[in-house]
Amino acid sequence: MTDFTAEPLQADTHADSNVNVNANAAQVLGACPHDCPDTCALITTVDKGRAIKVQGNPAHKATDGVLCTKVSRYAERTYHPERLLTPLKRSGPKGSGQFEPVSWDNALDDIAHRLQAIASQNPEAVVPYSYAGTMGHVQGEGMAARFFHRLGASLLDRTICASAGGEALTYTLGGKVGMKVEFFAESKLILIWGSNSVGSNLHFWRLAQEAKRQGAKLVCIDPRKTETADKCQVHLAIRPGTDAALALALMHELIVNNWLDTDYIAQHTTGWDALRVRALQWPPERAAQVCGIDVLQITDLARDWGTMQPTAIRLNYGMQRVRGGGNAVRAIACLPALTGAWRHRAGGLLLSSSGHFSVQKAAMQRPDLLGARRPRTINMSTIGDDLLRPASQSFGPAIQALLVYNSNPVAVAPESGKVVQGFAREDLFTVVLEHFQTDTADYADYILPATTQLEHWDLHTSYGHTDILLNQPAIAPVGQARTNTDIFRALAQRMGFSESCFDDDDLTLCRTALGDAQGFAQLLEHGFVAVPMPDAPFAQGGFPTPSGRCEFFSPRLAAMGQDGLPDHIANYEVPVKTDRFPLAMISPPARNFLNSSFVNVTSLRAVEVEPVLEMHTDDALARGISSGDVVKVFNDRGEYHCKAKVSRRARSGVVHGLGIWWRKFGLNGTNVNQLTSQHLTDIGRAPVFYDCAVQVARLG
Ligand SMILES: Nc1nc2c(c(=O)[nH]1)N[C@H]1C(S)=C(S)[C@@H](COP(=O)(O)OP(=O)(O)OC[C@H]3O[C@@H](n4cnc5c(=O)[nH]c(N)nc54)[C@H](O)[C@@H]3O)O[C@H]1N2
Ligand SMILES: Nc1nc2c(c(=O)[nH]1)N[C@H]1C(S)=C(S)[C@@H](COP(=O)(O)OP(=O)(O)OC[C@H]3O[C@@H](n4cnc5c(=O)[nH]c(N)nc54)[C@H](O)[C@@H]3O)O[C@H]1N2
Ligand code: SF4
Ligand SMILES: [Mo]
Repeated sequence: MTDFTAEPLQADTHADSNVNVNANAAQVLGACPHDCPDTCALITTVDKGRAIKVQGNPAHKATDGVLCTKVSRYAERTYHPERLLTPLKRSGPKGSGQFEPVSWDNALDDIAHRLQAIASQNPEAVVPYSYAGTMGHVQGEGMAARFFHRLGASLLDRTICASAGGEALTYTLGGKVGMKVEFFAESKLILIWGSNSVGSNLHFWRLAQEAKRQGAKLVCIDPRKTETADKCQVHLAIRPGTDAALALALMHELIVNNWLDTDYIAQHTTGWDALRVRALQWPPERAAQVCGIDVLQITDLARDWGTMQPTAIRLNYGMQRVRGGGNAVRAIACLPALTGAWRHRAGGLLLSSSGHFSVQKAAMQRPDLLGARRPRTINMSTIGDDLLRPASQSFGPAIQALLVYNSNPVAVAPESGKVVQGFAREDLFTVVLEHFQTDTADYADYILPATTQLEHWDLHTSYGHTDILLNQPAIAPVGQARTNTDIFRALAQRMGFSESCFDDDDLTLCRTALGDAQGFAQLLEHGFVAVPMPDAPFAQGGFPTPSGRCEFFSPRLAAMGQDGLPDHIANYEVPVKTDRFPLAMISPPARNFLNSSFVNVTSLRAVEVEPVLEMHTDDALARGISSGDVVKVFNDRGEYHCKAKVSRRARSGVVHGLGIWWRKFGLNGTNVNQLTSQHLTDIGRAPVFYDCAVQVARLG
């Protein structure tokens, strides 16, 4: 059922990109699978069945022939000496990481048997856990969702990253829609808001630089002085979780200085009178206090936003990982309509472009297989608490089986102390589909080796541009690895699921996801195809909201008992100097990792070196800490040890724990998520990774 017979290949080290390429070497078109807005088009060079080089496709405009450092090392990751090559069965205590190889048949038979036993009592005791290890529609929720729907397993609310901002944008603009990314190159003013574009949105950054060369002003709004902030003319280092206060003060200035596009507001927005009253409560002096910046920084930015055109905002998810993240996104998303920025193709806002695609989700995931059953939904962001919850009327059955794929929850989910305690439950049956023995895999009963992007078919959309990409397999599966789809097909067969949808091969699934035969032929030939969209999507309004307008006031939110207007909502854990935990910790991505992926790739780890905590010199001095000292970072949830780095990138009162390191690389076997909480955002039920109060002390 896979597209290759699994032909064991010996795994070894790095495919050197300077090796001589055989004249017969083939080039295979693909797509980067990672959770990154850029969704690059790949070309993999294959020589004698071996991938020797992974490059950016120069024919794809958004990729422009360039890949980030991480993915140019994709061959090194694929042939990594620690790649999982056979199914493994636990042979020691949970978490010990001791496993022994087993055959696929034995593993699958036993897994199906165990799942059947649990499901015969109550299928909702089985929970899928997955996120965006691959963003592909096929190896993501394609066959897997069919399997879990047919079983009647619990549903998973996939909130770990973007649901606060995504839903907030939908309440305001009507969907995850926005500017066409290429036109940022023509903007005169770009606010890079909650985004370290140099590190995590490289191809947008190239466009911003192009704009800068044409004379544009770049403004970075980020508590951390990032690599991106270094290269912008202006940097507003606001306190974490204060973005809505800043946005409301900008509105205040637009109002009092009459920098509004009253025509655009009258024709294409709703709720202006009410928003006006709200914004007038936010003079710059008030916001400056809340944000911890100068009044002049706010009034200058308001003048630029109010008097220049075209003006654009590249918003990213970094700023919505706090209690009021949804409201903050709503406040910011109002700004382009107030000045009519949307009238220009180089004006407006982009948070995510994923709403511009129409993937055939129902045909792929087959929710109809549920029949009349309506299983409960587990929020992936509270998996720590939920794994520890006993059966109850309101919760339903205790979780008895967890199938993890495309995710590493033990490292990435908040409040790891509880997550680990849950995964360590002796009575929990855990199966992990993985490339590597991650922190999560350490707790599995079975680890099943999965294929990488070089070894399978997939279809990709993007959240940073509007092209669809096809990924063709370049090499045979390494070792005995099997595709996620194939693993779920094999389990379905053993569970006696006889519906014909479980026979679909991966190429069929790619076609189904696209639902357009002509487009598919184009994809097979070129690797990518553009989704048609107007250059300036909201120049004449036409927002995909119920009212067709940009909804400053959201009747839908109001109907749910929420504030219909955006407001500043203070963090759960506002650091107050007298508190036991006076420092705010944020933990944004490291440039050379992708969430917790690539942490084990030697050449990339060599660049990141080790887990560090960036601190402002005042905060370090006050604690007798110097760069290189081993520190303990702690709060009531736990303790994390790492090296301190006194850094000009930190503002006082805020510390940074970069990257999602694997716990097993941590000095005391933990990472930053030992400290983060399971609180959820105002909108979208998302985690609040960057709303986290800590204290730091030097270790002897
Ligand atoms: N290299 C690399 N690229 C990545 C990732 C990665 O791990 N590594 N992760 C990918 C994923 S999963 C995602 S979701 C995307 C986007 O992921 P994001 O989380 O948006 O990542 P960044 O673009 O790094 O932007 C986060 C920035 O927001 C800042 N920030 C933190 N708190 C606040 C706040 O309260 N307000 C404001 N204004 N800024 C704040 C941080 O300091 C950081 O510089 O990136 C993707 N790209
Ligand atoms: N403290 C803190 N925590 C965070 C964040 C933060 O900024 N700070 N960011 C959050 C965000 S934005 C996100 S999106 C999440 C990310 O969390 P995850 O989605 O869990 O992302 P990764 O950590 O990259 O783990 C993905 C795993 O999937 C595996 N994988 C990749 N492709 C395949 C495949 O085809 N098949 C199978 N079976 N496995 C595959 C990879 O080997 C990898 O181990 O983390 C969140 N956690
Ligand atoms: S991680 Fe992002 S920038 Fe890097 S290759 Fe993939 S899509 Fe491109
Ligand atoms: Mo994410």
